Parts: sequence; C-alpha cells; structure tokens
Amino acid sequence: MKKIKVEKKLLSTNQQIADENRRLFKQKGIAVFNLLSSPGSGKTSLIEQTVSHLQGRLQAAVITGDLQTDRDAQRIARHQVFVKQITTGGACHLDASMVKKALPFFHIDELDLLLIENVGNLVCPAAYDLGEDAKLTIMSVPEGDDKPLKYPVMFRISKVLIINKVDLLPYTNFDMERAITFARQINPAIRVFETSCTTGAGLEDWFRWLEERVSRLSGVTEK
Ligand SMILES: Nc1nc2c(ncn2[C@@H]2O[C@H](COP(=O)(O)OP(=O)(O)O)[C@@H](O)[C@H]2O)c(=O)[nH]1
Ligand SMILES: [Mg+2]
Repeated sequence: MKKIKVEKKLLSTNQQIADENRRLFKQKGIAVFNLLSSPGSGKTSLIEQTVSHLQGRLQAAVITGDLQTDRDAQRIARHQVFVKQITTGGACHLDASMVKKALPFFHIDELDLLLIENVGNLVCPAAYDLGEDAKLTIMSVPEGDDKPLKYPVMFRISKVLIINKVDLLPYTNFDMERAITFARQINPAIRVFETSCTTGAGLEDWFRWLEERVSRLSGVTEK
C-alpha cells in the first residue's frame, strides 16, 4: 500500500516537471524526441547518423542516459554536436528532473531539435514523461519480431517505430510483416521505418520525416 503511494507521488512530481519542460520546449520552438529501446538496438547509432545528416541544416543537441560511463556521449560528440551525458547510477530510466537539470548545458535559444537517448530498457522508461513531443521506439532484427506483443506499453505510447539492423534479415528468422502487424495491433497509428545504421538503408525516409516534423514543431523555416 505504502509502495503504491510513494510511486504515485513520484510519478505526479515527475509529471509536473515534464509539463514545465514541455512548456519551455514549446516556447523556444524545440522539437524533442525521447528514444527508447532495449540495450544494443541502435539508439546511439541512429543518433550519430541523424545528427551527422542534420549538420548545417538544423541546430540539434543530444542528451544521452546510461547506467554507467560516458561512452555514448563520446561517440556522439565526434559529430560536432552538443551532447550531455546523464549517468543514472542504478536507475533504469531517465526522469523529467534529470532532463531539466541538463538543459543549462545547451544554448537553448538556438536549438531546433533535442534528441534524448533513454536508458536501454523496454519497460521502465515508458512510465516517465520527460516533456518530449514524441517517443520513438527502436527494435532491432536480432531481438525477434514478437517484441511489440511482449512489451506492448512501449509500442502503444510511441509515435514512431524504427526497425533497425535490416542488414541482418538474411541471417535471422525475423519476419518483417509479422513485426509490423504486431506493432499495429498494439498501436494502429504508429509510423514505421525500416533502417540499417550500418549500410544506411532506409535512413533517408527517416531523415525526411524528422525534418518535416521539426520544421512544423519549431517553425525552423522562419528562424
Ligand atoms: N548489423 C548492424 N549493426 C548495428 C546497426 N545499428 C547498430 N549496430 C551495432 O549494434 C551495436 C549496438 O548499437 P548502439 O548504437 O550502441 O545501441 P544502443 O545500445 O541502443 O545505443 C553496435 O555494435 C552497433 O555498431 C545496424 O543497423 N546493423
Ligand atoms: Mg547507446
């Protein structure tokens, strides 16, 4: 009983801060995406590809969350983009206050896009709103095509599903049609992209969609 009360309080405090973050992002015209996946699906790889493509087109910044180490931040920083690592210690997800505390690190008035790499986990991050415009789930081919059925919440709350590592399709029993059907059973409106961060396959479609959405959300075309 006590545990439920404490959890409810934590989540409502988180929601208040997430709402503040969202108001600030809206006021500043920043599009914000919260990237969710199990460890190793390709969140950091997708961010690297995306910021590299956006170089000179949009002002992007990245927050990357991990249990330990700043290895992902080092990878992303190679692409000349502002990146702030949040090391959660033991926590299996980011929360809105961690994001709020990271914001002074950026020149927020100049930003068009903020990508947030959440901690690799298909369960906990789903419960914590960070103030983002949209959540994006990545699943990858070697993980199997039944992930939407096994972790439905993540797929239900995401606007976008990236199915990554399509270069590995010939070596697995992953059935793309089944994966998409399962995902749409959970969330009929989910937008699906099939990508490989290794070969670059499918990334153009993702970039185009993202840029259109950012310019709609941030009014970047008028900046
Ligand atoms: N074959 C293949 N490997 C990939 C692809 N995307 C990422 N990887 C590899 O998968 C591993 C985990 O990727 P990473 O981006 O660190 O995943 P994260 O833990 O979700 O951030 C790394 O060794 C990447 O090089 C892909 O599309 N195809
Ligand atoms: Mg990573």
